[in-house]
Amino acid sequence: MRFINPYLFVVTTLLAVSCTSQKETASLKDVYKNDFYIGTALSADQIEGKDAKVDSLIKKEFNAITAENIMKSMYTHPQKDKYDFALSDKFVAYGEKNKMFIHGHTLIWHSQLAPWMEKIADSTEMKAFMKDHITTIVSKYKGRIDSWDVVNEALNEDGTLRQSVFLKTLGEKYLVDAFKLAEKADPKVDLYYNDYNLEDPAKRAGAIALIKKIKAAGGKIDGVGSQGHWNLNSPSLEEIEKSILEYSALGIKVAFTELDITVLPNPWDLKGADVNQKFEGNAQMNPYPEKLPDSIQNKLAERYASIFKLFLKHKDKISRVTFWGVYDGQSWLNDWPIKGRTNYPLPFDANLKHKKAYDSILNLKKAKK
Ligand code: 9MR
Repeated sequence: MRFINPYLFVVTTLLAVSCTSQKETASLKDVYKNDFYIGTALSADQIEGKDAKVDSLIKKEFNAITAENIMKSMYTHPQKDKYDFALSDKFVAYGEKNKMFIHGHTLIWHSQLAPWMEKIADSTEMKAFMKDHITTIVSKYKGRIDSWDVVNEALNEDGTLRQSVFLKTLGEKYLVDAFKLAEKADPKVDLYYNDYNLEDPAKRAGAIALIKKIKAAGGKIDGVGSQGHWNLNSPSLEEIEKSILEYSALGIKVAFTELDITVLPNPWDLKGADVNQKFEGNAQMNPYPEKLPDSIQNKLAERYASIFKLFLKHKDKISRVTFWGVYDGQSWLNDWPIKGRTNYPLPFDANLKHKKAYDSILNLKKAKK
């Protein structure tokens, strides 16, 4: 029989127990609590707390929430004279109950409009729509929602204004009007312009010009929301850093509002998040249907670590970092730009287990202690 030193046995057992419990009690929101909010996007089921395991993960890890879909106009304002706040009421109540920062997404966006809105063809009708829509929704949650995406995705990739139904009917004045209406309905709430690919130089220049114009015309704009639908290599850390500096030099907050990192191939060199761009798939385009290889898992962890290191460097300029979804299985990136793939863009996997990416984000803070 081998001799077991009883002292060593007790010490190693205690150490093992304390390491496990430390890992289990640490959370993103706690370690980053003095830096910026750590948010997530909730599906309708998550707002209703339908899955107890997901629910406790959300409460443990995040202190800010965005509704992934249910506050878009087609859901909140399905008919001209009918609003539906059933789910958005539950969303706001969820955030309040859990003392979370509550972000409203989104008021004016060309996508996911109700069919009746798409038919609006003249400026009088569009003006009336914007006034009623923004005033009704922002006033309803006055003092309860902390920030709003007032306008979402108004820019083309070259920095010019998108030919949306709003631009076509009202001209570019719709932008400042939207911010003014939101401010009137809740003067204290933070108002954001939100878009993807905001680190690309041309689009960034367009966004900066847009924000300056809104300010010059007397609109209140408190922040820019960079969605952060990124991949393993792009955008570069240099472009992300330049963007943080240039946006914050306008005197506004910078938030990363929909962060996720795709690990899947993209032969079309597609960037961003234009939901209308969709393609047919094949097996080559879905290389990891069962499991993410360690080499890519490590790359993802390194990419997240370098991004969060940069965020920490500029924490005085950053208000919030929100992941677009709670865990991989829920991500929109399983269906965009090709339907039915298996992607791994978030810190939690399809079984809700934390990935290396999660540890790498958490460890950046632990190392500093
Ligand atoms: O994640 C959302 C997905 O479930 C919806 O089908 C899609 C439809 O518009 O919108 C996704 O969220 C988008 C967000 O609202 C705005 N920026 C791009 C996001 C990803 O497409």
